[in-house]
Amino acid sequence: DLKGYHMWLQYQPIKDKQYKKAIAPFLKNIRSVENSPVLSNAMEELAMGIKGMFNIEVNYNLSTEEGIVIGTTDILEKELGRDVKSSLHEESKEAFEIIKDEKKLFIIGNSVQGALYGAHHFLRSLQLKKTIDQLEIISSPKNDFRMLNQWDNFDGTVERGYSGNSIFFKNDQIVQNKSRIKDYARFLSSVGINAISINNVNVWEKETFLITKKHLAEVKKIAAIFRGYGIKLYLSINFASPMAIDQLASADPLDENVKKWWKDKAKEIYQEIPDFGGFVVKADSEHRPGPFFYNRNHADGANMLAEAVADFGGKIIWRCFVYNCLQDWRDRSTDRARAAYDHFKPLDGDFLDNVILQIKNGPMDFQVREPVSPLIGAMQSTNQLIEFQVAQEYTGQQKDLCYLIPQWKEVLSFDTYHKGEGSTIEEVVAGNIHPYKYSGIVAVSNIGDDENWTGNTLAQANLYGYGRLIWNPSLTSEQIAEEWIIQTFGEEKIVRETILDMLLKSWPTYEKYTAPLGVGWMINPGHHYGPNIDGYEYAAWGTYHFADRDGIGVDRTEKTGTGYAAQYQIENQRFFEDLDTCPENLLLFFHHLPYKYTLKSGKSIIQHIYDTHFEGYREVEELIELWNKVEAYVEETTFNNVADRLSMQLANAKEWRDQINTYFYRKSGIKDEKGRTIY
Ligand code: GCW
Repeated sequence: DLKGYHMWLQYQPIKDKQYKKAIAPFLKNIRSVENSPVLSNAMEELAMGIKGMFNIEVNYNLSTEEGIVIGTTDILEKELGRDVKSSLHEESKEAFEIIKDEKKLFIIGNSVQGALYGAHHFLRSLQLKKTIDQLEIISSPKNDFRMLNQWDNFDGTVERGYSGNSIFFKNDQIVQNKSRIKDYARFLSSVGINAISINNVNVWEKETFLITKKHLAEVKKIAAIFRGYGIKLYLSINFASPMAIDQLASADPLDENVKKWWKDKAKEIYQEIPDFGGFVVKADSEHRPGPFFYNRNHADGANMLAEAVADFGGKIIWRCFVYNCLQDWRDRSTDRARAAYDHFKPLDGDFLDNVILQIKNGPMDFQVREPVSPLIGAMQSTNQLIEFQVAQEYTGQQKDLCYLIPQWKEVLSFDTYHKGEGSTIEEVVAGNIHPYKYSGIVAVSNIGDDENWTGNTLAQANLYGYGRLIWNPSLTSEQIAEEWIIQTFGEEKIVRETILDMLLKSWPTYEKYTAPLGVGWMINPGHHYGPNIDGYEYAAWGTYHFADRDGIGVDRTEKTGTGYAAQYQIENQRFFEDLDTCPENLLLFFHHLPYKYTLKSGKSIIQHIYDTHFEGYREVEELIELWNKVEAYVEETTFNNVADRLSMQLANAKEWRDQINTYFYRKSGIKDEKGRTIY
């Protein structure tokens, strides 16, 4: 039994006798009213959970009176003559309902997937010890697309992976033993994920061949595993595949031979996998090939692929992470933050309706703090997905603790004003502001083949929370964290309270000892862990902070800067441009200011930098003190896993504190008011 392996599906024995007594009668028999692989998996999960929590071996006895009945609205109605449809038929295809009568519990889905989500909801409720009366519910996902991207390479490495190697690929092969893939599918379906791409968006030479005969038979097996859990399989593709695979002379999206090549390719894939999701495409980005090479635009590129998969119901998920990564610091007018909007906004309306643009949550790249990308919601007639990063590339790499749900909630609650007040990102990506045919949320996964899946066991909370949040964005960060803690560690009060406290403090703490006031990027170039204040300042990636002896920050105003702020609706433009209203945690993202500039706290920027860096370090010491409080209640391997990582975090925070403080003291020549040690 690997430690931490079961994530939040621990199904630990429930000790409360009264609770057991009240629920047990319903748990002895399970019956499904129809056959389907998804429902079989739901039954298997129910049996596993009930056995773990109640030590009851369920019967699959069809004649019995008491028990759980699971199935879809249509069939249940026919079989049982029950009007179960009335409450669900308005809801999404994936919605579910749980109804109880005296002796039976009905878990009903608008589809088999819905029923599976219902089964998971039911098991979660039992782990959380909800009473029988609290079990009744109707639940419908807010977002239709609830996706994960793996950045897994064929050799088994994972780009920006902090949890070991790939569970999909090893030594340039698809893994033979797929048991971890099945468990991963279980975890994902338990929080409502319904789509996945399994290979890195950077599609290198060998991965290019995933869509060929050489590998499709194995890909098909993976698709079947995920299908059984309601998850659609996508692959990332190399835009230059026709050249790489079949030596075509070009990959020009308007070339007839190229179009035909992709049509044939789509046919071949769909013959193997009839419900294949489609392609994820990173084109003209960080040296990957794309339509620009042929003087075509991104609508030309995406539409060519979209036509190829359209007859099969396929989609093209086209990434907007397109920017010039070879910039010159002397050129103050080029601003990487502007890039996605500048490239894509003019193409609104040009994309076919099975293309969906995938846009990172911020305009740069998953920093600890960024404003919301102005492109999201700015295209009325083009399907959009927002992209989050569950992997902690810039937020501590699963060594440092950083619970990200509060960050995502902040993004979702941002008002774009695209259709007046209330046009929040949450509503935009749910498809409620513009009439998108497809929309929703996607994120880079944080798992690998470490026995606890996520390197740091506490990082499991981010994967869990991602799924829960995008199903129901009205859940609070606290609710999600509490659910996760109880399912993972049990319900002991001190454990609940302590870990909750740690999770909720972790993002602000990480922000304090790293990049101040929204400036970002003071990280080591390349691997992105630890401080290197000028690392990116002297690289061409276009992520400057422009610190000199007088001040710091990037002027992105319309009036005197790069004009980035004008990519927002006027309400937000004004808000960011005006020093009085610009949120201070983004101050240096939008403005270049002197070190002596006074913040609302009354502190100068330089004093704020010193103070937050001393505080950040101190708060990591507190995280360690908190974790030590739960030692007696947490299984040893897990306790040590987190304790080890917290000590790495402390060393990291110290390094950040001292390097940042020294750097800015030297630049500015202004002393710390409190006279603390600055090296
Ligand atoms: O965040 C950056 C990463 C790259 C990544 C790229 C992207 C997959 O540093 O490793 O490449 O973004 O999102 O495409």
